[in-house]
Amino acid sequence: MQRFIHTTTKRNSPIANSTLKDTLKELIPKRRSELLQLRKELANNHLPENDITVGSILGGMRGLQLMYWQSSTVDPNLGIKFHGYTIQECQKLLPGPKNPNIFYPEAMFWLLLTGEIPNNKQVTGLTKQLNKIVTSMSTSKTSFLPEEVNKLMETLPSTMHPMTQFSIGVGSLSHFSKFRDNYSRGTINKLTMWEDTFDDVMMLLAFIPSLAGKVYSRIKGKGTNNDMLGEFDPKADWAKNLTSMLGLLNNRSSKNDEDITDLMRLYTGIHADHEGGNVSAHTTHLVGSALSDPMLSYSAGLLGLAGPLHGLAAQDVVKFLLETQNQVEDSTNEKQLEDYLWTILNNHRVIPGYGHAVLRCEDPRFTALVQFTKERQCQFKDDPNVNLMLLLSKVAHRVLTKYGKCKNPFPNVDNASGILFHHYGLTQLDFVTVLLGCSRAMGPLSQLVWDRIYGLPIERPKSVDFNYLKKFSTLS
Ligand code: CMX
Repeated sequence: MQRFIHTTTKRNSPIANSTLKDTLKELIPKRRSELLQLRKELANNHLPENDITVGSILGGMRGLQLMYWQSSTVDPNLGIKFHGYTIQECQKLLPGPKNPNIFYPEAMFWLLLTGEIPNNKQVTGLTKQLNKIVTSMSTSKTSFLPEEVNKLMETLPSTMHPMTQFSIGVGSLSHFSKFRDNYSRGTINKLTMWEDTFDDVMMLLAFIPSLAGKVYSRIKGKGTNNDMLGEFDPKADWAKNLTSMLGLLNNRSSKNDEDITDLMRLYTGIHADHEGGNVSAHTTHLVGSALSDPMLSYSAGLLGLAGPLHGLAAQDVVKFLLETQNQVEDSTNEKQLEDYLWTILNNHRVIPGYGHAVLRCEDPRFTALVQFTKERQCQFKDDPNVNLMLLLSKVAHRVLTKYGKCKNPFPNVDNASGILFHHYGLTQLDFVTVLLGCSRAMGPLSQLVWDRIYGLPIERPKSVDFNYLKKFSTLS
């Protein structure tokens, strides 16, 4: 068999004492252009061993049906379905408070895990179970967390990005993992390991509101070992406790408090899952496939969610909207907005909150949040930032369509959420992605339980190198 050697590996560096970075810099132009050439030449060529195209391998594995995920599917033109139910169907069918179109995220978790629509009693029972975990395990009197986790969180710099803090907090709950403990003792087997996984997942979900509250109080307090900004109520539902522990409730009976709690319920309910291939879900599944416990697996998933092309876009959108208010003289003037967007694109920056790797339509999660604002128009009509978000969703769509590069010039999931929470008093904008992390726990962790039920194997795809691909090209 002919052996192909990467051409540049044979040469000696002309600079005898060059540093590692300098050597790399020297190699880059040639390697980049070679890979680009391979990509152009072979994009549609199928590899003989597996029928996969070189375009897929070098293009982020787009569209390859390579993993099993049962709780949700994403149709490019319709968006997310949870076990076959659209967002609107979930809004009609899942139990919630009496307010229209709002359901409890606990109900979504039940649906994701079982494929069945739970009744009211089942959801109330689940909430009680989660709250009982918090009251029985939280040894810190102020934070409603285990003392070890509370102490660890207080050692982190309060200026550390909230997603890093949140991921560390989630990972640290591994200290209490039943799965990890029983696995190391050898007291679980392949048939029963799903149960300890399930118990760990429940524990993690239960502590998410307190952990998010802890991170928020730390970044708001800027370094002091301050107490939580709000309280945990053992009788309240999960999203209400999350809202409360962020200190966003002013007076528990007010209409404003009811609305922000409903936003939290809706937001965390509809962002809970987005099939398996997205970075955070896939990472959780991949790490879990090594039988890492659910806290370690989801902590890794959160680190993927923290990337600007994925969940961090939620924070970038709010910052972008506020920046636009500053940069544009009249943010209700479509022409001025268009000109501003072209400046961004001409500077090779992306417009955050638009585009998607799979979707080819307006994201129905964005649509549901816009619907939420329409149902409460009297509250939002005087908020210039919410109005800008709504106007931009039309103007940016037009501009990106004309730009022609972006395959999905529609608003995506991250477009509306941050600015709505900002409206209700969430002042620390770097925190917005943590809310997505609170919600997204439900889908990937449901899948992890089923991965263990089915005994799915460790993931181990095969990679190919440059010399292998070169065999099929005209490069010599
Ligand atoms: N603004 C400007 N350019 C954009 C764009 C946007 N919002 N979306 C895509 N493009 C560009 C891409 O950068 C790419 O340009 P190059 O060919 O120069 O590299 C081109 O259009 C084609 O990209 P694509 O195939 O349409 O999109 P991808 O599947 O590669 O990427 C995504 C998808 C989301 C990363 C991209 O649309 C993007 O960067 N959007 C802005 C960030 C964002 O909102 N991310 C949140 C996504 C939701 C999530 O998954 O969490």
